[in-house]
Amino acid sequence: MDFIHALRSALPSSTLSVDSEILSSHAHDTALGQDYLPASVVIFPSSDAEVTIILEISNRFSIPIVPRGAGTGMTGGCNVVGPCIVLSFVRMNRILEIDLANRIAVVEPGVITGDLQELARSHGLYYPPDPASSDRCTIGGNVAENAGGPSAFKYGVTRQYVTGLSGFYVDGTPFHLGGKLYKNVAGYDLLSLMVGQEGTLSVITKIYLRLIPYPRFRATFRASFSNYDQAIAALQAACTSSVYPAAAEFMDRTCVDAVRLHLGIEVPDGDAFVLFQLDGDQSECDVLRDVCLTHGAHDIEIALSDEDQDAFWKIRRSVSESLTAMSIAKRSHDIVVPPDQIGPYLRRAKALGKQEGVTVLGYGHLGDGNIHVNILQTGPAPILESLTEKLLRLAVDMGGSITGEHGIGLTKKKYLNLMFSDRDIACMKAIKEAFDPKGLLNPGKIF
Ligand code: 2HG
Ligand code: ZN
Repeated sequence: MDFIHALRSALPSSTLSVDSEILSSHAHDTALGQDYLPASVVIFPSSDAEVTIILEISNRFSIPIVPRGAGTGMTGGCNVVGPCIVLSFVRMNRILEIDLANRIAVVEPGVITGDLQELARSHGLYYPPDPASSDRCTIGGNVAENAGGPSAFKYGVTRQYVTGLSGFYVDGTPFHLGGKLYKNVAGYDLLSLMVGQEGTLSVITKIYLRLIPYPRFRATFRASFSNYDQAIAALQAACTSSVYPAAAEFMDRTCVDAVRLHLGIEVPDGDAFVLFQLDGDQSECDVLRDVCLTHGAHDIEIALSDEDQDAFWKIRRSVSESLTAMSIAKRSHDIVVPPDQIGPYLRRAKALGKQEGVTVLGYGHLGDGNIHVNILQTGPAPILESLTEKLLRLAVDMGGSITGEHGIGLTKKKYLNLMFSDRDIACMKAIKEAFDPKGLLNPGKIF
């Protein structure tokens, strides 16, 4: 193919791969049941100069680009849908600066989120966004998807931490938006638009991130309740007693049993578990414990050391892979409802699953109403796409959203109209057209 020949002539050979295993392993993310084609070529640039060359060749041959990080996404956001150049940022993985005076990190897109968190912590600073895959996902991918995680409840999602971005428009023109800035309200907010764009508007090569002081005290509570309505009431009571947990995560018996079977580790007894992470002080711990007890919690365990807290979190962070391992087929959708609707949503969602002979369960982010509603096939009845539609529609009907942190990608694009009017979608398409008139950036995603 001519464009591969042009890439070979313009770039060092170590930058480019057409190995069939690489082409297929770099053609998708972790979305289940989503088709993809092998990439035509995968490029691993290590500098802006190489990215510029790739964009020039993409334009010259009208060949699309699919930018990607570690591929831990969950909606097919970096899946290949036709001939294209896959642009993997894993080699652009330098933490360029931790600016202590301004409390800003400047990083390349391929930096692993957990590595930045660790380095920030060694300086007494904290980068809060913490997707379950933080030990392997990249900051670039987090920016593309506007990733969240448990700490989003108190601290917000990736967008709240991005103070600046540099990179290139699709025709190779460089852009620089924001910087080491805590306040910036000039013009339309292009910087925010670039976060959560799913690789469809521009190519990002440098990211400025706000860091905050690392909490002086941290404790993780594991409380079991008889149902989530009790847990939600406890959380509400804590917040009105001036104790605002950093995270409030929920999972049920099926989730913890799946982790026990998958990882072979011990898990607690009980039916409805909540992990509260508290970034505060010892006195807040006492308030939270009392509030949980008043609202029906039994078996409250409190971990204070990093090691004990990590053991609690390990179970929660392993739920997704463990449910995949225990089922014949699985679909997971990260819907959002107002937090007080979690209990009612789950009851109605489970009833819908029962009608179709599959298991529906939910776990995830109690504090912000972001439920990972899972459909599991454990018997002969298959998972029908129509059930996905019913579960997403139910969330929207209850005042919610079809995604809280995983994005639209391929898996949700046919449901965009559950949330947006034709006019809304026309505005979004006009934005895409303004940034990428030839449709070269991550084709087939979002719309
Ligand atoms: C989590 O919170 C992740 O564990 C993954 O966002 C959830 O598999 C999923 O849908
Ligand atoms: Zn999640």
